[in-house]
Amino acid sequence: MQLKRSYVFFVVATATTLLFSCSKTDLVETPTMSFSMKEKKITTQINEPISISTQIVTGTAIFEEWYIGKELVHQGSNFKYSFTSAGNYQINYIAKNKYGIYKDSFLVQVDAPIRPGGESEYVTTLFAFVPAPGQFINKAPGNLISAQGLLGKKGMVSLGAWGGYVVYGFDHSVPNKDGNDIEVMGNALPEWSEPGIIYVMPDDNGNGKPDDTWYELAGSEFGKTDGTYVRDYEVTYFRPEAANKDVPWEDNKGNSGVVKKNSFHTQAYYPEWIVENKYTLKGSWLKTKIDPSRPTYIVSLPYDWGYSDNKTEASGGGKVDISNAVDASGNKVELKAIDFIKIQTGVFGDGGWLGESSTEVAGVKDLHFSTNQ
Ligand SMILES: [Ca+2]
Ligand SMILES: [Ca+2]
Ligand SMILES: [Ca+2]
Repeated sequence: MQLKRSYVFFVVATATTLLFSCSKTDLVETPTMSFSMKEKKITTQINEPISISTQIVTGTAIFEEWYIGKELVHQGSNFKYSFTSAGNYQINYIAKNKYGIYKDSFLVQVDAPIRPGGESEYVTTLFAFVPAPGQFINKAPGNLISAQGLLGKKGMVSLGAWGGYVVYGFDHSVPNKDGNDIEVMGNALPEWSEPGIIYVMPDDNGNGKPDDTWYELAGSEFGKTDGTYVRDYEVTYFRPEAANKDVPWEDNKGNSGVVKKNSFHTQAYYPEWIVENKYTLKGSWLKTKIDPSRPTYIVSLPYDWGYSDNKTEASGGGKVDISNAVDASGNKVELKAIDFIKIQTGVFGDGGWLGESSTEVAGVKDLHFSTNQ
């Protein structure tokens, strides 16, 4: 009996001593840090360095690491870093020694550089013209000269069948103000629309080139799962054996077909300046609204809003709002301004004797231009 009581006392006493000595050591030796930067949310521009230094509150022999996301970018107390591309980042900080670890983080919003002013309300630079095959391709309005014809003014360029696109730049950043910001003009008639999907891009790395991230501007059909709208669609077009033949295609859903030749347009439909014998176009797809039930009067009715060459200009077609931008996952993004625009034929329609549906672009302008000056 006596022996047992001593043993219990010994165990309790030892545990208490251990517990006490542990917490005492922790308080003194575990790292605790303070930062020169008090804000946990930082807003900056590209190439504008941010500096954060640390001071030890408790602990010795501390080893410090700084991460952008999961990538180790600095070791030590004085962190200095410039972001080269706009976006949202997280700086993760770790201080550790043999007694423990201290963690903290900062959120950084890096804004794309904004170019104010400008000389033209219209786009001024052509970066790419990659039409799909079509009845107007390789001649006006479906050649390179047609695409260049929209620089600084109105013009007319045809983008061919589904996926054909053109990329332009403005000589200034187009701001995202209240309501619509950009007008993409087309040649739609009240009963003949050929909707194109519009994408925008801020110059995140400030190099003047559209090598950043495209954001689709969601239109009225965006996100519908009833078969009117499909994301991540791809079509490969194949150069036909002879220039006067239909152009074969295959999509990434197991379908195939041809862009049909018609008797009104006898030239080659596969873009002659594309040297490869096949090429693949990628983007979002809209169901065609061509109604071929009356061959003498085929109609292609418009979608509600948010597309080019869809409804007439008089009815407000082609005016779009940068606030409708969505990222590759379909999530809404907030853009303050954009520098580049891409217009892509969204429908894969066969209008019978009228030929394939192809989005036409007749002008691309900044709706805020006069008020920006
Ligand atoms: Ca807007
Ligand atoms: Ca760029
Ligand atoms: Ca058209």
